Amino acid sequence: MRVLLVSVNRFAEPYPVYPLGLDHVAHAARQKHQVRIIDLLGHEDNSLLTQTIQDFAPEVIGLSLRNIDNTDSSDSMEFISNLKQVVKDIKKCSRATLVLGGAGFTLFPRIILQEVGADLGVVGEGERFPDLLEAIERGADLNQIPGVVSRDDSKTDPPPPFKGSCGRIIPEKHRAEYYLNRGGMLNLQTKRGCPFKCFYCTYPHIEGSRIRRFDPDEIARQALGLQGAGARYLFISDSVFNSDHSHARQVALAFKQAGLGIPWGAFFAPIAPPDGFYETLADCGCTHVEFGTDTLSQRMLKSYKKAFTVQNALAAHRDAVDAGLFVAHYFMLGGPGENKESVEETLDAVDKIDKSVFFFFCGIRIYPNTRLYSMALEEGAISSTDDLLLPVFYQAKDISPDEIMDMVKERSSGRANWVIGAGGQQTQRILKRMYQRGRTGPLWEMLIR
Ligand code: B12
Repeated sequence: MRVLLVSVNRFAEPYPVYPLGLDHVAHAARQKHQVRIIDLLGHEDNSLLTQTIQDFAPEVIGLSLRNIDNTDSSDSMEFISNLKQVVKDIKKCSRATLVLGGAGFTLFPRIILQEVGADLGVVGEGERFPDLLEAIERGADLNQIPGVVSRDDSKTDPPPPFKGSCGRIIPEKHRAEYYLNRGGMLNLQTKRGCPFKCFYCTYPHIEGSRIRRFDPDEIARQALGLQGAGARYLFISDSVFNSDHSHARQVALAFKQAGLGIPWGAFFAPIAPPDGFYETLADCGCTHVEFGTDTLSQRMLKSYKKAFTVQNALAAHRDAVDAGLFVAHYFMLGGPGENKESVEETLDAVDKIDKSVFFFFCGIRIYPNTRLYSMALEEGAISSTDDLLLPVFYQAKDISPDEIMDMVKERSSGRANWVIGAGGQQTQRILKRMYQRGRTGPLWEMLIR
């Protein structure tokens, strides 16, 4: 069959993120089908899409929905209207079967299918897409395929995790170019699944909670391939890179052994690392460590069900900084139990942390299939009929988001390494200019003091 895969994401903050997932789906589908991919990032209208449909006449069109919104309560944006318009424009020129997939889609499958009027969806990992294509070709019962949803069926849970390997994914040159000219970053995965139980988080629902590790040598070959394709920086897009320290270390060593020459970074949990962990990573080319710290109040860490203590977080920070790595901490204030004292406690601790950038977000987005969802329901903050597609942020009872942000702003007293949200329009303009001048990577290290 002729299959067109489309990345519908047009959001480029904090920087343009290469649509890696779609390459995985294409890799799986290419064994038996003719596949083309287009990426709408950087295109203001859908003319590339409609032109490609006219030339290629696809029988199935797969749309990848990564982002539903920007999850920033201080400057909220939604992206479902963009998807709606894409579907509308496709329907004007094609009768292809429309299939949705992607991390964003997986969070609200039925609601999104209904909202935008697509035919089918694949919840969770897209490596099952070929099973769906085969069933469409044979006219078989589509509802029998794990993870496939249609507008009128009620099953929405992701299927059991896919067990295959990640395959060798090298982006097509003309599609990679957009990203290479704007920061030079490409991405790869070293494992799937998140074993942590943070009470607000969607990752275990999207990827499963059991870790599935890819072979370090295979990943290193993949990394070399991306370097060969022109990447000047690699972001490891695992939910949490150090959820298995031993595997993370093996991956880093495999990069070094393979002769990878470009810097790389990842998300980390500030859990207690084994001795020498961050030194090894630095020695193998890692440059950026992004800690999902959330809070430095011990009581709030407990409330969020984080897997570390304040002491662990400070020790992980020290180890990473001593290893010569650039370190950022992401905070998510305003969850259940937050009050003036716990915010003070976090800010006191932040004040004592050196050589880092701090990103402060306030209010936690409520997603279905999380413990925060059940809590918000019990507290009457949401009702079971709210679809939550437009973001709803949990509000702490004892302190308002404005009060929290005022406290952060007052304490930061203009320090450039204390950033509210993702930094707003001004940060985006500066980043854009830097990328135009050929700078590479996430660049938040320039704010470190
Ligand atoms: C890594 C990551 C980042 C990194 C990306 C770095 C990089 N250079 O790659 C950074 C920090 C930059 C980032 C930023 C943002 N992110 Co982010 N990110 C992730 C994360 C952890 C992994 C994404 C990933 O690459 N996965 C690996 C690839 C291989 O998987 P995949 O793309 O999901 O594709 C698979 C399936 O989804 C499916 N699939 C994909 N497309 C299709 C299409 C079809 C047709 C089919 C059948 C299947 C299918 O098959 C693929 C293979 O199995 C996810 C959470 C998660 N665990 O998924 C959040 C996530 C995608 N991000 C999210 C958000 C909101 C954002 C931001 C908007 C803001 C923010 N607060 O961080 C920005 C937007 C960036 C942008 N410009 O688009 C949300 C999106 C949901 C929502 N509310 O909109 C997620 C789901 C986290 C969450 N809150 O639940 N992110």
